[in-house]
Amino acid sequence: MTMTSPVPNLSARRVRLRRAAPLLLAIMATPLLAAPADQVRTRAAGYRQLGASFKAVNDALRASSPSLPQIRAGIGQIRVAALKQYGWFPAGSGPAPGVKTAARPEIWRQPAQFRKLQDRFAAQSQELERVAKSGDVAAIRTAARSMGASCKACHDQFREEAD
Ligand code: ASC
Repeated sequence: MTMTSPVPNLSARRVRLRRAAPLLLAIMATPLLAAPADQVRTRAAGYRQLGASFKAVNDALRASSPSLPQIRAGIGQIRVAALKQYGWFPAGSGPAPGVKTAARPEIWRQPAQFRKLQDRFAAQSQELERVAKSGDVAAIRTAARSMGASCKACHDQFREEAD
């Protein structure tokens, strides 16, 4: 007669658990992986919209007789994006395996420097809105140019080069 273990199924259970471990880990990690992907999508969509709004403003400013309502509508959208962008870089939404993002890790390594550029953008969007109310197209052009320079300054430091 062979000796049976007092817990006969123990080793079989261990084997089953070991086999299931990768699946269990994958399931447990799903929120951790899915959440940043959503955050990256939100960020990318936000910047795409911002780029379109800024382009609309610049196109309108280049027209032979610039439409102030068009310019003001675009600037309003830029202003909204300038406030929303504070929420577009939550911790953990940076570059990671399987995540396609142009955001450089420096954003989270140098948060004070990044924040300074976010604040500059927000201040400029406010200035742009103020100047747009005045209706002085030349002044709006100047403010828009200065905003474009800030977009570029931040991209140079904190965004990956486009392919
Ligand atoms: C734009 C746009 C940007 C900035 C940047 C300014 O119109 O989409 O990202 O201006 O190119 O240099």
